[in-house]
Amino acid sequence: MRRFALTALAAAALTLSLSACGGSEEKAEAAAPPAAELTVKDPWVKAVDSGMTAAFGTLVNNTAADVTVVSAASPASPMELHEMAMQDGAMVMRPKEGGFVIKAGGTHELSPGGDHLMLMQPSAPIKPGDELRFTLTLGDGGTVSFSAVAKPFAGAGESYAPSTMPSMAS
Ligand SMILES: [Cu+2]
Repeated sequence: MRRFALTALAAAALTLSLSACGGSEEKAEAAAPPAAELTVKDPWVKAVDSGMTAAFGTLVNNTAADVTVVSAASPASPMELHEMAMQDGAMVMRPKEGGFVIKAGGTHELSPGGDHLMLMQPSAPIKPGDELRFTLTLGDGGTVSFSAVAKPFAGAGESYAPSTMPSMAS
């Protein structure tokens, strides 16, 4: 009888340690998802007949550490990471030193009048409805690929005046 009780206790202890182990595994998975370190929400591209244009969206950091986007690439055009800055009393866009840093568990907006992915010289007209492929390279050497659909957009022209930002509903 006494031996049985001890065995039952040992079995209970084993069950406890097993479930504790399972719990920590789940936690480790949540902290470091295998593929989606960074995701891009609602990506889109400003349609243009010729000349430079830009891609926008929300960069979402799914990890517990800061993530840096160091470069962007697309078959459609050579690309740069751009920011808006005040220079000689006017807002201008320029390459973003050090890339885009997305805080741990945070988001980073790419929007007209703000940071954006610049298509420096599209090789062909980008028409509304066209789907473009992009690849972002991260600070740790990883890459994130996504596609974005082009749509007509009156703002985000060469002046990049934030006040011309129209409604996104279309
Ligand atoms: Cu730009």
